[in-house]
Amino acid sequence: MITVDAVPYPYPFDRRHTALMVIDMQRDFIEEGGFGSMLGNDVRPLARIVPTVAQLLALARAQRMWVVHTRESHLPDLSDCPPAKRRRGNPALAIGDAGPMGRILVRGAPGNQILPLLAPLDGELVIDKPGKGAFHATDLHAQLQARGITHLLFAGVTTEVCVQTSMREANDRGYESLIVEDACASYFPAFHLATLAMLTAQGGIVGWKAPLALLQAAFKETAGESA
Ligand code: TIU
Repeated sequence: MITVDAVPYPYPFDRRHTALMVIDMQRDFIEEGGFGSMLGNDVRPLARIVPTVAQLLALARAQRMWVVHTRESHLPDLSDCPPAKRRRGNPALAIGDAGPMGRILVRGAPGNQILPLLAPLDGELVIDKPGKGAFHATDLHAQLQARGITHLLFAGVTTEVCVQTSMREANDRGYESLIVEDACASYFPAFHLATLAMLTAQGGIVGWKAPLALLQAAFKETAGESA
């Protein structure tokens, strides 16, 4: 067992039953000139976490934890996109329209790809999800169950939208989740902080939080004990 010195109290997990969930690290949300920046968002807080997510991925791979990547995406015919989602915000450019990096949030479009630095490796799961949550209208729960996964580590963007929704969905399905706080980001730094606080308040009502350094330290300590 590995124990992280997390908030609100220590988080124990067995790496064989733990998956790293990397949520929506796709070009359109993070790169300058993508859909996110075109909407007027400051993408710099998102771009800033890329090296941390890369380190977290390296740790998970070195520790042989299963890695799951998600993309927020829709079928080319948009049959999996509720009209309400497409209308929301009354946008000049909607989901499915031609954006700066191809059709917006459509599978296969250049902007829908995961950043090359964080690209999935063979054997890792990639979930294309039409919702904000990773469990909605996907086979994620069945895939995790088939692997005996009970614990989830969350990273990605944005903290208060797709990461939080996915962590709440996981909580209701019985998973024990920890959000890696410096491997997540929001276009709104205040929302990032508020989300971390609300997920872990009330004795960890949704789960735990810890920075990457404390996760790395937990693995080092365990390695030291068994040496
Ligand atoms: N991945 C994700 O969070 N999708 C969003 O649309 N997030 C926003 O913050 N807009």
